[in-house]
Amino acid sequence: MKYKTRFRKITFAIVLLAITAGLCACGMFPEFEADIEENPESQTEKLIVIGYSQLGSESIWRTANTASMQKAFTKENGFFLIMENGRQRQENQIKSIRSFISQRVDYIVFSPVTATGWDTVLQEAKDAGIPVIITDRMIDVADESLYTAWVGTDAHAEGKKAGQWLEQDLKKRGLQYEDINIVILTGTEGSSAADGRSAGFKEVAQRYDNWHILAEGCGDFTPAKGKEVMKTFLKEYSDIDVIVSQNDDMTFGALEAVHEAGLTTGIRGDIIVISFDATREALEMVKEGTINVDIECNPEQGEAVVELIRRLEAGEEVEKKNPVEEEVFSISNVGLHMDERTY
Ligand code: GZL
Repeated sequence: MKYKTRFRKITFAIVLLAITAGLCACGMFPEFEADIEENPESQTEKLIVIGYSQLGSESIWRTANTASMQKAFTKENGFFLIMENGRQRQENQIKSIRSFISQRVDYIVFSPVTATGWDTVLQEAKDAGIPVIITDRMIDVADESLYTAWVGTDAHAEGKKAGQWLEQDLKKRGLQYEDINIVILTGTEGSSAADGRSAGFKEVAQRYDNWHILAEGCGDFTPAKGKEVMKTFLKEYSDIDVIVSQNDDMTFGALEAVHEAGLTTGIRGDIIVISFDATREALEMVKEGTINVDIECNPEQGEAVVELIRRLEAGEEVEKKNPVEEEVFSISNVGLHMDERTY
């Protein structure tokens, strides 16, 4: 009895299949066939899947950097973007990278919140055969083969530009032999952006015995912490001549603290202000003279990363290190660049 039932079931299935195939062939399910006809290559054209770990959303600059990546990694450009926010914590970014590995993405792209601590997870990505592209900040790994390429900003060069600008400005004002008291608001601890800018600035500062770095304090690239640290500096030192603030967001907080202390800043002020990022809001302040100079840090990196991936997909060799273009803005040239600034 059981055998007969099974036989009947198989026969029914075969007949049903034959009818369906026949109906398809004579166009009984046009919507299905239409899918194939309209997008014949849709069955073959594969989107490149990108697992992207952005370090956080701590600043105006970061928002622009994220937007640049989202604008580049679109379906129209042939990409499927999986983006995760690390909320400024390395463990979140490591979790995201591990999840991208288990999802077998085609590329992992990430902006590292700090420079060290990536060797193990990048070895896992390498073992899984997934290329890693680093954006924005740099990492410090024992084995550079753990990442395929880097597209980002040269923090050390930015710091050096800040020192060289101060050299020139003091000379222009005839102050090059005066005692110059400097405080530094540093960015996220252990980040290549903060460490690079500090090292680059100090490379110039060490040439001058009359330049005194009174204090350095971590403002973590945010306005609130920038203000908090600047307030402690103003309580401790009555004769600050220069503020070196490693991003515009911290500068905005620091300016509030300085003005609340009854002091002024800028080209006609009590304190010289050197800032980094060159966001539109800060460039407006350069134009009106309350910030003396802004060292550009270019967040528009998405297109360059897409270009790299296209070349990798074509089997081409790519440069390991790909720094983006960056300028220095002071009252003498800021007017020429205001309109093009979108962030
Ligand atoms: C620099 C970038 C820094 C910016 C800050 O490349 O990592 O992080 O200077 C941002 O505004 O928070």
